[in-house]
Amino acid sequence: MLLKAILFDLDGVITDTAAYHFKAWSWLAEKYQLQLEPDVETRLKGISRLDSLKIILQESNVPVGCYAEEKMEKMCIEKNDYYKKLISMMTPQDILPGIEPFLKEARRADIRIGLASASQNGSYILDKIGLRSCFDTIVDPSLLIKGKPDPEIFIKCAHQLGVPLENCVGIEDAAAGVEAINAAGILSVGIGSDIELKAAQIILPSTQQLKLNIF
Ligand code: B16
Ligand code: MG
Repeated sequence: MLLKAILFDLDGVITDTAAYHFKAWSWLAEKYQLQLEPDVETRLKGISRLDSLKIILQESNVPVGCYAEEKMEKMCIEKNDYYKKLISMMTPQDILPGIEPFLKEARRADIRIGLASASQNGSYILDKIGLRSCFDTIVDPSLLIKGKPDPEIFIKCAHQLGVPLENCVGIEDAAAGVEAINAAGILSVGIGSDIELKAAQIILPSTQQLKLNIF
């Protein structure tokens, strides 16, 4: 393929915010006396804030419709306020191994770089870890109609970069994200377990293996 753009997921690919997300959800669950088992953490990866809350409510056997939209929105704001305090401590040391050299290699090869993260804190996190200037574009997830596994976010990212889908690669750590990349018709790279990410066209055990010559 002729590679012209790389579309990155954030959490689990550029940096690991999953533990902070889960800590914040656990705090909220305790506050509202909801049940939150550790195995739910994986299911929240790549899933929007509101959809994550809906999964947690479902897991706690809260009947659908029991919580009004306004109440769920308030809970999402509370979770995010707590989460923002946790991520305010992030530094460039939180960049996952191999990401900085890979971004430099891509830049030298004149490849465009985009962020396709479900997180509304993406820009803030890139600033905190010192990578904001490496990105040519960031998709605003609040403007999307559907979240991952819908392909919208990756299609939008490629459009914002002005690169055809067939010249893009998408990198993800979550099953919902890999599904979204595949549905967009973009070459998918999964970072992590080959059982969880079996739908990915290329699977790498960690970000350390990211090199341009694998495409
Ligand atoms: P926020 P990604 C996702 O990031 C996280 O994996 C997911 O757990 C989180 O709920 C979602 O962002 C929304 O994040 O609450 O910061 O808007 O993997 O798409 O980079
Ligand atoms: Mg992710």
